[in-house]
Amino acid sequence: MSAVSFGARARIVIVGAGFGGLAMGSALRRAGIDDFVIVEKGQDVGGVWRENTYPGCSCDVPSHLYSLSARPYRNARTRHPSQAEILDYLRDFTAAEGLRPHLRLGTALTGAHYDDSSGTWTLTVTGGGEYLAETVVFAVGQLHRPFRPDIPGLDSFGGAAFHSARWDHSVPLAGRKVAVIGTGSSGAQLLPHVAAVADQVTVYQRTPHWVLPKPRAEFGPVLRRALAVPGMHSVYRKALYYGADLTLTPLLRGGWSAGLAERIARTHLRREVPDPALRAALTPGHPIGAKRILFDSTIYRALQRDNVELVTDPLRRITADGIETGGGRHRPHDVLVFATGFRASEFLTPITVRGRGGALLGERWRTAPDAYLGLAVPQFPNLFLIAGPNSFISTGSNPEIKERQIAFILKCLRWQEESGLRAIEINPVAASRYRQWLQGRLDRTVLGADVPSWYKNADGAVTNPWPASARQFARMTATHPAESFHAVQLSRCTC
Ligand code: N01
Repeated sequence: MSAVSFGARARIVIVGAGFGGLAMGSALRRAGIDDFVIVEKGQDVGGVWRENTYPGCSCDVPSHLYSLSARPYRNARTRHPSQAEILDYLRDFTAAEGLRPHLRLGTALTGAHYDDSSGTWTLTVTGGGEYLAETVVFAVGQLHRPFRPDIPGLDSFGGAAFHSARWDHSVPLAGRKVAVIGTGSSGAQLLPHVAAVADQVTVYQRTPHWVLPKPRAEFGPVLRRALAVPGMHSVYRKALYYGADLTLTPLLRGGWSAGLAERIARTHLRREVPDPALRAALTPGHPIGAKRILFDSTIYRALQRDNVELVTDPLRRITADGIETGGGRHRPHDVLVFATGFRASEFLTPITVRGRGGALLGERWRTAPDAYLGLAVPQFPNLFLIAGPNSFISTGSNPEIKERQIAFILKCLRWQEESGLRAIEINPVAASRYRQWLQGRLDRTVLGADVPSWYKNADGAVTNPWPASARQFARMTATHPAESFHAVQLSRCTC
């Protein structure tokens, strides 16, 4: 752990060194602002791409969309980068953008407290250290708190049990009976790799997912030749960006592309799975887009291997040596893999954040986390979020959305500097208008459909996805902050 002196000062503290935090740091440096630190709980940069090391972990979004515009990731060979490639990209990005001296690794933020009289944030970190900062930017992501369902008997299990995002590489799988619980993006990616080595794999599926075929990983010769032409990488990126926006966003509203995507998914399922009983078990009943769509061309084949069994009965309890499902059937297992997702709607948990007048963020977010453009909350001056509530785009490029938020935050910082405003925060009227607009949009989409997904909190409020197009997000973040933010007066110091 890096030592933090009591009361170390930094103009800006960024929390998290994943895509968002690194992009924020790079944008600050490029804007000539060097007085910032990036605190990171892990021992390396990379965020979820450092944490997820399960076999087969890769990106199902094309690399041209899954990189930062300051240094686009341009692999002329592979369309979809592996976890190791993305982690390397982020490490290289850190070095090339001069971010290493700003990093405080092994430093987990535990609390953030705004002082009304000085307009500064006191940030407490593990080990008892503190930072005093004018501005704090949370870039902690949405998918980093593993969720493990509370299945009775888990503690009694005698074998190895771990979550997909905490892969235990010391546990051999060869020759063993493995249970894979969960069939989301992580479960789908790891299953073929686990099935290739394990003796027997049982896949426990609660809800079938819609699966669209993933294009070949390697570019074909024509595209490879085209991408060799100078400037073609950005043309290709733009084509992907607009293509995804124009075709995938209407899907959320049940528009023309929903029918088309469903037909493609059904054809893919029919071609890959000849057995009608298995096909029925894999056919989703929810509207396409209500849960994140899987882009995958390997899971159906893996499910039909001789050593793989799909179980759709509900999990009843875990025993010392296996799993019992509804109906009383018991299957023996040596290893349990929980590909059961993340507590995504908890956002800044477990960090305690107190804003103006002692307002507690956890209290405000008790029913449902909310933030203006996913980046600002009333009563929390000079506090910004990257990838905050309702700013995950399920139909496009998340690095792009984060960069839009960062550009807006930079405008706020510039505006403050030029106007001599010590503290600014989102105007409650603007925040409430935005919430109404957002709710109206959400109500017109399939995102709130009655199906379990990490898009919603325990009360069923849709807290994570952005319900409109990437271009809409670009338009809304293109505004000047003076239109929605206001200056906050510092209270007189009574000390
Ligand atoms: O998690 P998930 P994930 N009993 O929440 C099941 C990103 N990502 O880690 O569908 C039984 O999607 C649950 O069942 P159900 C991406 O954004 C990106 O797979 O809720 N089963 C589901 O099948 C993705 O969406 C990449 O009924 C239970 C599974 O566990 C997000 O991460 C790659 C259960 C959880 O699926 C999360 O994906 C990988 C229970 N009690 C991930 N509780 C890229 O390539 C849960 N489940 C960019």
